[in-house]
Amino acid sequence: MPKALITGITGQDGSYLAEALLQKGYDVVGMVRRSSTVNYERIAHIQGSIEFVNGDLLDQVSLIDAIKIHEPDEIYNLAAQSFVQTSFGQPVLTGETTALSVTRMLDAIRIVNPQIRFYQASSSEMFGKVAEVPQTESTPFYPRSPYGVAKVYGHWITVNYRESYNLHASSGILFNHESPRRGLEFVTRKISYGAASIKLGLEEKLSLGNLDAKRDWGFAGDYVEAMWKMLQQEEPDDYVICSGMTHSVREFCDLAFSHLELNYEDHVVVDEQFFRPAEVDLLVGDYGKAKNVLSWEPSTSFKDLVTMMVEADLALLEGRLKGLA
Ligand code: NAP
Ligand code: F7E
Repeated sequence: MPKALITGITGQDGSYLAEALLQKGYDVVGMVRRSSTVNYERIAHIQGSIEFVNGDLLDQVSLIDAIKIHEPDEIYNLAAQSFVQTSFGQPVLTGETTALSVTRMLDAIRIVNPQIRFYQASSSEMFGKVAEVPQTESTPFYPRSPYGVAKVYGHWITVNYRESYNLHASSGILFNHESPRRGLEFVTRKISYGAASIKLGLEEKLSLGNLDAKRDWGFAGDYVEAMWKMLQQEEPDDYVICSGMTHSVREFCDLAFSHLELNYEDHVVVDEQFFRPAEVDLLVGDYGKAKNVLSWEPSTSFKDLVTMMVEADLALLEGRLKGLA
């Protein structure tokens, strides 16, 4: 059985990837960092099938030990400080975690077993102030946040170790992908959760920032399949993974509230605190290379994604209310 080590297994993508790899017959090892409370909510349903190893991206020895002890065939590096807004307030932590830690992991692989196949979670935030539309693997980077800058470093060090040490290291340039397991601070989940709360009379208003920002949103469950496919190729490479469609935050609000027979204009208020010092106005990718080489295509439409998230949050909140009754 192949064995995969996933960093960031407690996060959104880690949970979907672990599910997918277990279904493919993998032994899955999840790296978790110490915290004062256990935060396995997203993987509670598969917890018994996963082996856990303690480690932190900030600690080189813990990465080396995790690889030595568990001897994975593949490593998926999904852990990061992943929230753009936080990266403005904590730029150095973001740089340590999201940028330099990629080198720590690559060095751990190089030292312990350079045959291990490596996946790096790169991001469409690297395109930032976009140089062309749509964005492809050859579009120049122009990041607009400390997070985006850190991801550019992570991306290039992956390319560099591939070229310098012949590692099977691939980088997935993933555009925004969402799900009912998305963190509550990201705009899609904030909207689906907020709209469901308003529908149930728990809240009246939802405060948001820039409603005109446009993103290429897809479903996380579709995107983790592309990560796996990259590591099954004979040659490592970089791939854009996206839906190829773009929608504004306003459109997301409109669909989410309409699904609950509400008008977003009656509830959404714009609050300056959610604006960013520098914004990424428009992202839309071209997944042509992934389609040709990996035979990968997204299978969830924007409308289906919004509906899935709103329905899930409605059910979640209704369940909580029943529990209280
Ligand atoms: P997420 O839900 O925020 O999960 C982040 C994960 O990283 C969590 O498991 C977190 O652990 C872990 N982590 C953070 N700091 C760590 C550290 N110092 N040591 C070890 N683990 C640490 O992120 P996601 O949405 O699943 O995204 C997965 C990856 O893809 C990230 O690298 C993100 O930057 C990248 N990405 C995401 C998107 C997207 O739209 N979702 C798009 C492009 C790229 P705790 O649970 O302990 O906090
Ligand atoms: O913001 C606008 C905000 O925080 C999307 C991460 O997974 O995807 C994600 O980064 C847009 C931005 O995601 C609010 O200004 C308006 O233009 O959901 P987000 P993000 O910054 O695109 C990329 C690909 C990653 O790699 C990252 O890890 O929505 N927006 N009002 C808001 N955003 C938030 N969070 N909250 C608001 O109230």
